[in-house]
Amino acid sequence: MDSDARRALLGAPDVGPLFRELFPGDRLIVVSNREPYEHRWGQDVGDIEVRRPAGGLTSALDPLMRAVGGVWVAWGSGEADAQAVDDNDRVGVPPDDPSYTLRRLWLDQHDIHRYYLGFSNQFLWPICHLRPEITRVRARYWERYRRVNRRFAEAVLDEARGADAVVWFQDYHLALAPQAVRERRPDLSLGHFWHIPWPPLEIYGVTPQAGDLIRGLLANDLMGFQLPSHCVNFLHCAEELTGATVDWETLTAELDGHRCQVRAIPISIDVEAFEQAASVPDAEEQVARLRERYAPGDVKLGLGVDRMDYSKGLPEKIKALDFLFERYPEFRGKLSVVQVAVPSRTSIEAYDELTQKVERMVWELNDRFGTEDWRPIHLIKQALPPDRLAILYRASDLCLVGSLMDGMNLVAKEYVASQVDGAGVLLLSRFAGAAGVLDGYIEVNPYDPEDYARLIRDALSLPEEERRARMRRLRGSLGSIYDWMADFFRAWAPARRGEGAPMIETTHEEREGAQMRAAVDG
Ligand code: GDG
Repeated sequence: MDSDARRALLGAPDVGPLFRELFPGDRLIVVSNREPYEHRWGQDVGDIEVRRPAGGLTSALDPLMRAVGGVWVAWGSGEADAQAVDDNDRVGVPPDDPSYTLRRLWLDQHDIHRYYLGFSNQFLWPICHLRPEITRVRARYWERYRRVNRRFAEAVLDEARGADAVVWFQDYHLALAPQAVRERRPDLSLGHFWHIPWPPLEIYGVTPQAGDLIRGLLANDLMGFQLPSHCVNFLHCAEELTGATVDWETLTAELDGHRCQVRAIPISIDVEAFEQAASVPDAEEQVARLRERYAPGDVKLGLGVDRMDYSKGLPEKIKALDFLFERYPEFRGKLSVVQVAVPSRTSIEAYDELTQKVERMVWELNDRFGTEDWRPIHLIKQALPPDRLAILYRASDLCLVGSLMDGMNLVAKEYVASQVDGAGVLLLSRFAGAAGVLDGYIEVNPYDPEDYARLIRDALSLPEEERRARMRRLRGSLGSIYDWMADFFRAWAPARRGEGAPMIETTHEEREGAQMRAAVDG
């Protein structure tokens, strides 16, 4: 049995029956930009192979779909995708034993350039990561974003025809689709999870289409964010920019007679899958080989795993390492850092510049401090297979997560889940959402490289007992992706049953945020 099939049997069945219980008779339609399976041309002419695109979200939702069935609507991005579908652009997946339908829609070059690389990734991504100065505003990006969102909505309406359905949208590529669906099918229940931060009004307010995007999202019955602060920011923007009526006690926003519940539901990972991958029968030999290669003898192994993205704080991390080796020369030859940084969104200038900058900084640092037998930083720009990644997490003495801004950061959680020996240390930026939910990490401020360096030094010097105690706390605070799904469904179901906005238990932070808002309003 492959690990996905095992996962489908382990975690998802609990969520499968829960979904059936909460949404009896409803079809589940998941909508995301990225698809869970891609068809590509194989070695031999005419051969088609199936690939699972790397990505935490698609691999996490796949077991749910396998357990529940239903339809997943996504962009068909694989080169042989069009050959694999039927006349209605549908294909059963997983390919060996289909249990749900993948409904593909097609993007042409203009769509990819303007909707995906343009509005989604050169406007929404930077604005939500508090970087308004690098946004690129173009009317044609917005126009195409609207058009592609309408096409996603049409595919959803098609799949929901004649059925009761609940539609679960994922992320910032699809802010307008919920409203387009709601206008035609007010009876459907719509939920949305926003994976990245929602910025404060002062920053979001620069968006030329600020009100339109929020109106698109308020068509949902449930709008989920990673953190209470994102909920507060969103509601504040909704109140100011659309005139929605916000109830700060229940965290709901009402616009044109429709009420949207807003909730912080922090995402997690498939903990068991990482534990298992880090504990395969020959794991210890694999760990030993990795350590021999990157950190032989008494050298400590540090690890970073980030998409090559300016929100992840890579130059800041390298600068901190520079300070470490400069200020504390006793660590020269005693720490090697493997930094996995797979290039992404490469046709966007800011990403290309970042890649060059990171390569240059790593080269300079290695040149300055490295010796014949010791390289301070190993930069790996190729994606590692998931099983290999779990072994690398297990092998590392410390993990450096230094995001400048991050919705959650799954890497921090994957490291903790894979630390089955229980002695590694997590250095985590206070600006990653994970810092709001995990316990036992060492908090770093990536904007302060000297202090960052001092904290790396301290982490390297922690006695084993304290490292183990911290890792126990970290592992104790780690929820599973299935809890996340269950929490989302439980928050969503009352709206589906027509009970209006449920009075939910708000967390301490949510209450604090609401009070803060009330205080601001006097
Ligand atoms: C967005 C939000 C939020 C990376 N390199 C390899 C590899 N990865 C995988 C990691 C992890 C994923 O990519 C990265 O997830 P993050 O959460 O760190 O960051 P984003 O991609 O920015 O994700 C983020 C997330 O959505 C979920 O809501 O946490 O805040 O920005 O899973 O393992 N995987 C493999 N090889 C690699 O080389 N196999």
